[in-house]
Amino acid sequence: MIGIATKVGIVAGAAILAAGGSGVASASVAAKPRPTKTVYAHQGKDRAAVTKRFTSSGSYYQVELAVCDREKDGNKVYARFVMNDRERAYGDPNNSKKGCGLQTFNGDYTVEQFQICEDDAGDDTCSKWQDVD
Ligand SMILES: [Ca+2]
Ligand SMILES: [Ca+2]
Repeated sequence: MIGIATKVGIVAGAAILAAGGSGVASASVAAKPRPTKTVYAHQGKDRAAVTKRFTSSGSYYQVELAVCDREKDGNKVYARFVMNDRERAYGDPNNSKKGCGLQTFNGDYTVEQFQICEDDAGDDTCSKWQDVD
């Protein structure tokens, strides 16, 4: 079940990235690209990110959670996101292969803070909690 859900997340994320790229390229002739804001947390090269997207009028409409395993060290990574006061954890489904685990939420979501962790020997190594304002 988790596998299917994360697979869908990756496909959706790729579509969003493609759309964002074309939006930037056509900015001079089309509507202004929607502003985004991304906050990162790092554990070594492994990275988690929270991207907030806004409508052109400034309304907040989508949050994307990304978990990126960027080290071929055999250790799985996961990130904890405290969103709307509830903690959620997500991983990178294909581990260190290209692409990140992506989850998107449309609507009124607020990420308070997050951290990325590496499932290494002993206690997992985690980044500091990163605030998202
Ligand atoms: Ca790692
Ligand atoms: Ca990956």
